[in-house]
Amino acid sequence: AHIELLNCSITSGLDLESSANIRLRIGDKVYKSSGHGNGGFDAFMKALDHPLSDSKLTMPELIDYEVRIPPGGQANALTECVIQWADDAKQFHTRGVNSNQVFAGIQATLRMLNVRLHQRQ
Ligand code: ILE
Repeated sequence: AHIELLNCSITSGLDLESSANIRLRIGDKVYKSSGHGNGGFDAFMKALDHPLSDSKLTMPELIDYEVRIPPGGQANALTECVIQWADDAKQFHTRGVNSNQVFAGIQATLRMLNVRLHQRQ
């Protein structure tokens, strides 16, 4: 099975909760879901809750989250996000690249979920 984000809209405002509205395919099932959080990434993670539990997928613990751009980059640089995860005794990291820093984090999360899905079979 494979996980694919078909659509994702994130809205944020100063002193407002962020929200995420997603359409997600896991294997051959398509989910529509939404979530709220204190930032766009948090809202996205909340939106994953139902699709993941329905698919019997668990989320590892998020240990660290780093966002950076290449040296000499400017405001329009590509962002790289590296997320450190922990599951039982095991630690690992995944990375995501996107021009939008929240989507770089989302990309890294999807990569981690695909690794777990592929390990499951
Ligand atoms: N809470 C923030 C957000 O949702 C960060 C997530 C800390 C890693 O964007």
